[in-house]
Amino acid sequence: MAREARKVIITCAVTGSIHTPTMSEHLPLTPQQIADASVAAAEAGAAIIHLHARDPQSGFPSADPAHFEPFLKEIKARSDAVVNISTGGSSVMSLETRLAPALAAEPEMCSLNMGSMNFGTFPLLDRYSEWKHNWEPELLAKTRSTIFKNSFADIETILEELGEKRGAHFEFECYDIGHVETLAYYFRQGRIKAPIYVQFVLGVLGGAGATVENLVHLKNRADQLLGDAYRFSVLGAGARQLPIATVGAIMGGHVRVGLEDSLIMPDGSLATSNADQVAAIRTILEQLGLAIATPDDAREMLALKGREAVAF
Ligand code: KMH
Ligand code: ZN
Repeated sequence: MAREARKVIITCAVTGSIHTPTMSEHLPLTPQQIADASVAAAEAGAAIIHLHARDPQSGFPSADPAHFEPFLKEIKARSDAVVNISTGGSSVMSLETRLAPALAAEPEMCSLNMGSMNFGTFPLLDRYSEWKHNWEPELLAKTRSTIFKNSFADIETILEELGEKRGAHFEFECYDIGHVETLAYYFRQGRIKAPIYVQFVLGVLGGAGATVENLVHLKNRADQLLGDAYRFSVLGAGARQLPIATVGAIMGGHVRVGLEDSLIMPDGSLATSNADQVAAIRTILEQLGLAIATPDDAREMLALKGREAVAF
């Protein structure tokens, strides 16, 4: 009899705030595009959809709850995927702006970035000579001088307002080793409880690079500090998205893909959809003898509050 395969959660982050319309015509921007991309990603095997919004006219990253509402409702109507709303927004937004959509929607999950850092997307400026919108090069250039602020006070506000008061479970985004230490501090304080879901984010300029050695180091430290109270997922920004996610899965983790973090497929061609990236990692996982977690599997593994307990 065949053994029972370990279930791997695929998260798909469908649009984010890093990439801009010039970089890919496949980046979802309008509420309809974001809803369609999310539903297709879920049908391809994503259990969790990590969401940001865009201004529908310009594609500029938005945290306006009015830009989230239409696609949140549509995703819920058309799929049972777990909705995870970003509290990171974009590194140039204030905390108040960043939190507005999650406070309004009270989703099952939210991201929580575990430290302040440089978050440089300005190297992307060198890859394009013409832009669809003036805001694109301006926003990228700004990341040379801005800081993605996630102070201890900010982290505590998010734990209280979204976790303690609204029952959200967190995707704790850890870009470097100090972020794991901070997470463990709040675990020791009793502010964070098992099952802790850590997203190791590799390859952002300002954080740890997308190498196997960095991932092993992060996981070893998390093992020491969090023991069996945590589960981890891995995302690689840019070209290393699929290889580093694959390594994460082999190491016992879950995976995140999507156009938020990488616009391309492993051969370097532009991904024509989020679902293509989900299908690509799904094929690899299945070839490795791993099973794909359904949304309800993810709800059980992460002890989520359930899709009826949201405010959209
Ligand atoms: N795009 C990731 C590298 C968030 O939304 O809170 C970072 C991210 C942050 O997903
Ligand atoms: Zn995000």
